[in-house]
Amino acid sequence: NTISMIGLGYIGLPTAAVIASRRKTVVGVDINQHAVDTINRGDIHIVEPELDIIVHSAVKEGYLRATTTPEPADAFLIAVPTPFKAENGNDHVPDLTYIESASKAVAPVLEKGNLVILESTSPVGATEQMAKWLAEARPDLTFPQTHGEDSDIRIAHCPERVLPGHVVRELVENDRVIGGMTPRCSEVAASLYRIFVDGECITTTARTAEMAKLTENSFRDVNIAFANELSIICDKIDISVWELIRLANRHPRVNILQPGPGVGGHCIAVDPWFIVSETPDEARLIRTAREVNDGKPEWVLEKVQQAVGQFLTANPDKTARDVTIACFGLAFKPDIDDLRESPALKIVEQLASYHPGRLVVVEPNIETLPPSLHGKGDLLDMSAAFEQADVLLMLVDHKQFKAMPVGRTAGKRLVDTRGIW
Ligand code: SAJ
Repeated sequence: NTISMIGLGYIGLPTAAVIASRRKTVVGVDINQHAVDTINRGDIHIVEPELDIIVHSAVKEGYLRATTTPEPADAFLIAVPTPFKAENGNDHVPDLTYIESASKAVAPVLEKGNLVILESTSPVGATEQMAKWLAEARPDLTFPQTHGEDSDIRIAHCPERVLPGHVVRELVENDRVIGGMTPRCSEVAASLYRIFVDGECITTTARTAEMAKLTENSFRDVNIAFANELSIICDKIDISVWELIRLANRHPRVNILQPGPGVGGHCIAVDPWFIVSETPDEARLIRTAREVNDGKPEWVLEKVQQAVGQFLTANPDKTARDVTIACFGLAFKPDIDDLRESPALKIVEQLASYHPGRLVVVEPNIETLPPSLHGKGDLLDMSAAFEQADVLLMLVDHKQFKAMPVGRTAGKRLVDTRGIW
């Protein structure tokens, strides 16, 4: 049996490799020729612990190969991006373009008996829409929306829910929600996941599976927003939010998350909008949580301005040009090198655009500053940055920073968005 994985990114490639490691033939498809060539050499084009080893052996043993055009297979798994776009005055409308092109690419090679699974996080109704695109392209085949259990093609939604940095383990251990367009579609899809999933495979409808995924990430977003709002309240009334959360979490039914400089990544800051966009009048809390989290970088920048002001008051012979700011961390969360949609990066870019003095950056997970910061700051090691800076801005709780002995802070101003100092 051959399984085809459409989209070889952060989800598709690990999933393809894990299935291939169970000695199933997997053909990965991606429009990115560089990704395809890299994988066919047995290498990887993304950073994820343990992934290099399993891709390398899957390719070497002949169970995994990549190509740019789909080929016939028994099952197709689609893991392509679902960003949002601005449309008719609404800034956060789900953009299904990638699912549409993936459907159109797969349709010509579909055969009677095939299974098509959408793994991309999607707004409710996207699986039905994908089924429509497939049906339009292949009038010679029958689909669940018109032929129910008797259809030629089975279709299901099975959202990925792995945590970046732990993908290889979570792919196998996590339970999976499997939403078929019919009960039989669910069953066939579940039997595919049972090849490599040790967690439970729980079946439901496609729409419920879509909403389950959006709900999981919205739950986390709302909870992070609660922590972020608390941090702003506590700052105003001069209470340590870190101590406060530690104390409140001693209650057996309270479990508050950690505040930070905002919410990054491509999932938690995106998916809640899919609910808001569908039910704007009802999703009030979910929308507000997004706004609270998206507003946090701006608040951090105000805190940095205050710190610079305080430093200048204490050093009246200096001007803002003389103030060195050190920023600790650029990644979107601890212990990864992923800078995409990172609130830390956004904050440093903003600072670089108006701070007249020197800016230094510490990011142990990268070798060079990203292009947006070229020529605007220096990448230094922790102790040099600590020594040279007047204002210290902690943005990401990387393990190196947590282990860093706090040097002489006398005369320095600290803005700590992670509660390390
Ligand atoms: N964050 C905080 N405080 C916290 C926890 C997180 O500020 O207490 C911030 C992080 O710094 C980061 C952002 O939130 O900027 C998101 O990080 P994350 O670790 O919560 O989540 P992701 O985006 O890496 O992965 C999430 C996961 N979803 C849930 O935990 C519900 C993952 O399981 C999903 O598969 C993934 O989204 C996805 O692809 O949808």
